[in-house]
Amino acid sequence: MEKISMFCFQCQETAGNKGCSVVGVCGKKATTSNLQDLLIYTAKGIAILRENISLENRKNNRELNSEIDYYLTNALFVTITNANFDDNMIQKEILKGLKIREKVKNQLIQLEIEPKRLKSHDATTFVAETLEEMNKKSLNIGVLSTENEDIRSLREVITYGLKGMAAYYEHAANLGYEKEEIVMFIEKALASTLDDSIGLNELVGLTLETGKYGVDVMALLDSANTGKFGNPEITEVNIGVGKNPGILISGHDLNDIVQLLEQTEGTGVDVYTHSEMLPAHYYPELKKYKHLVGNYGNAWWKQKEEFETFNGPIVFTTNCIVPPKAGSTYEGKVFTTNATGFPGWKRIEEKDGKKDFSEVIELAKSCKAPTEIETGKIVGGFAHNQVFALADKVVDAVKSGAIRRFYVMAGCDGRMKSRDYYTEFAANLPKDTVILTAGCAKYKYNKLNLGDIGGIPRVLDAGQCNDSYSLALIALKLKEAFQLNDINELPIAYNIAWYEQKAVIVLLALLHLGVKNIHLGPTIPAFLSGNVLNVLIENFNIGTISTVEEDLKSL
Ligand code: SF4
Ligand code: SF3
Repeated sequence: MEKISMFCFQCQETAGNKGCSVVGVCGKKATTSNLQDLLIYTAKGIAILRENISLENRKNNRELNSEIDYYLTNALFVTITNANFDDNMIQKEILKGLKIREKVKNQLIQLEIEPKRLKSHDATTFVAETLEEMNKKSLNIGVLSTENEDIRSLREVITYGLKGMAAYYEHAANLGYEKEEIVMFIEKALASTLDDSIGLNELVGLTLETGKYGVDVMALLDSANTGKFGNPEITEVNIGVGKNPGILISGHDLNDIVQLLEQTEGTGVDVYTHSEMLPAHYYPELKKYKHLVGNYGNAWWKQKEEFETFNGPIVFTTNCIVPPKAGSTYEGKVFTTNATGFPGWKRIEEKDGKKDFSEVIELAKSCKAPTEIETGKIVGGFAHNQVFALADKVVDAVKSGAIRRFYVMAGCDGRMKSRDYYTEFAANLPKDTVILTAGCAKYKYNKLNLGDIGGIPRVLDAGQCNDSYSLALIALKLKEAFQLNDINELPIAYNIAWYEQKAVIVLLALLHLGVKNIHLGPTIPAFLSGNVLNVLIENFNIGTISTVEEDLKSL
């Protein structure tokens, strides 16, 4: 048997659909994986202490409160698949966590509060200053340290859901939208995953509650994005290139792209979106910039080829990073910010609430314009407000039978060949059906030219993965329009592709909203034990995919 030097099974591409135990399929090294485990453990230790501090006491100490909120959400975000590969950065985060932990302890002393749940827990006391100590420490605290398979499974489902929640929370907070109740839930749930007195039933309850806060965090991010940039509107996005040098911006953070657009205006440098940044084009306050010229390339996993031909610098605001091939031409041109990191790549840090992109802009000026890899346009911007504006048209189309069924195909894309299923499935759907999408899953079919039904495109893209929230609102609106009692009576089928942990929070949120019969693919998560999967099947009739022909019939 191979020696286990790490253990991670949090994403869909995990080795053998069991677990990465030597090196990550994503390229994550064992040291990085182990440090990430320790970072999560540190965050859980802080949560055990901080869950005792009331909302009122938090409000009385705003500065410290935001520092800790930011720390906790960012620590979780750092460990999301394909966000951060930089051991140095992760080590620093752990050390920072140990200091934050002391601050929380002092706060508890000052307020004369005794931690209620776990009076003393190793996560609240351990110290590891050097890399060696950290490596040693991380050996006993990872996923496999929970022996019972079902408890382990639920603890991990919750932890992954919280990672997704934390990522969305951070984006909202970056735009000035916060909701302390969400962070308080994150702490309660994190602390619960180290609490051995919490059994299976309680953990199932907590998993479903995570979904409730998943809805809340997506609603918060939706208010942040629409509050700052207006409601997404139907927009045609150019997928070709212009003549100026360009900067390619990837990830999900709209607060970064707006600052980049402001700073590049009038410099002769164009801005292109990549992967999950595509929906930036749909927002009035972002699309108004003439030098936001298009979207370059496809979903995250094609970046090794597409970055080579982009020619200009690339900025990662969040996941998904793919480690570059040795000798790639773009290596000296990539910048990371927020929770992302890669050894040797340059960082852009925030100072006084602002980011300075001048180094990226100067570099862009010395680069050639992007090489054209495709031409044409794609259309998107069908978030809730825009779809509500078309509601009458949509309802009429359903009543007249012009639209027979909707397929929610939101989620993530990935590199596995088995995902060709989604392209084929979309291409073979009957012409009187409409796909509702969000997230990078859309790249599997958004360039197929599937046509329209009386002016309504057959692929309606609501935006990023978090905009799955829009799809849920649309479903609720349709339920109201058709005066149904149950969201599951609608002519909507759910065929969702997952990859990383944001998809976990989206899934839990849909379950919380009462959506049943979700088909989750291309594989069932390795972190669901047989019994936990059965609970999901019994209560929500969750299934997976089979062949395109069979699923076209059954869905
Ligand atoms: Fe493996 Fe996915 Fe974990 Fe990477 S994130 S180590 S691919 S399970
Ligand atoms: Fe994609 Fe990484 Fe999940 Fe936001 S960019 S959906 S995989």
